[in-house]
Amino acid sequence: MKTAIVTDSTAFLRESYKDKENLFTVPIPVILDGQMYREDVDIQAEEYYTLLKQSKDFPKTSQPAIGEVIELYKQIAAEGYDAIVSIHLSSGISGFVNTLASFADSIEEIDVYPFDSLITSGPMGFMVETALDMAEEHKSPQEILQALTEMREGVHAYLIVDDLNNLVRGGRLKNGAAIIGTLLKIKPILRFDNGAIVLHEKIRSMKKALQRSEEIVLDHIGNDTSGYRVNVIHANNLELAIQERDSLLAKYPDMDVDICYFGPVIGTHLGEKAIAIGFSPKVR
Ligand code: MYR
Repeated sequence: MKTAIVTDSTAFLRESYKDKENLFTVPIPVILDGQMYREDVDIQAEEYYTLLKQSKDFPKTSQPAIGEVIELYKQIAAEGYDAIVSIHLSSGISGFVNTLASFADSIEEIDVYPFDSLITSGPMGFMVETALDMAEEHKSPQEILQALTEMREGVHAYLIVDDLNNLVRGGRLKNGAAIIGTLLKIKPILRFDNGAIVLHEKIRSMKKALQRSEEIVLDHIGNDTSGYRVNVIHANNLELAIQERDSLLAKYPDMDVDICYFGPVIGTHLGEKAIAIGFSPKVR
């Protein structure tokens, strides 16, 4: 059984996984001042955050062109794969995975299994890495999907943005238009709830919100951290991410904790300086 793993450019993978032969990545477009860039193909995070500072218009993202995804699936079939597990950003923040699900059955050349990660970035990257390990061991798509489903049930992320307007204007904060007025002067903690971003707790400053997020995460994980991978994720805010990682390691030196960054697509919706802590269960 030869299974290909397809994901999108919002997945954050560790270096050792980026060149795996069974991995295929669909770039998601960002639109900045009328110009379209494919994430990680035409633009990388560093350049994006520089351009963002100079841009006149509010940036936007869009779903990838479906014709290109169909072409990719067909190319994978032609390379001799038997199946595709296609792992994508949460349906609560993008319609992409539902679009894939709506045509997957019509691809005659190969069996395609779209998987809604209900998350993105580092935690989704960990799902992709697990799927790649299992594909290398010739596990069936059903076994891979079962492991992914277990991971999805235990994944959580808490995030703090510097400016809520990005999320509200992009329509990615649940009830955003209704609650924005009450939140403007504070740095609320947001969380993923069944794949959508919701308000979790109202806090006054970024520093306090991050301390509180750490507390929430540690309460979830408990004293034995060995069953989890933790991601500290930042939008061009490396210094704060390092501080947060070090704070976690000072409490739990054996914790499996990585720093990741939000690329152009997520950066568009969270804005620069956002920071998040996510954690995922290790299922194997
Ligand atoms: C699209 O336009 O449909 C594609 C991209 C949508 C990305 C939406 C991102 C929302 C913010 C996610 C925060 C992640 C925190 C772990």
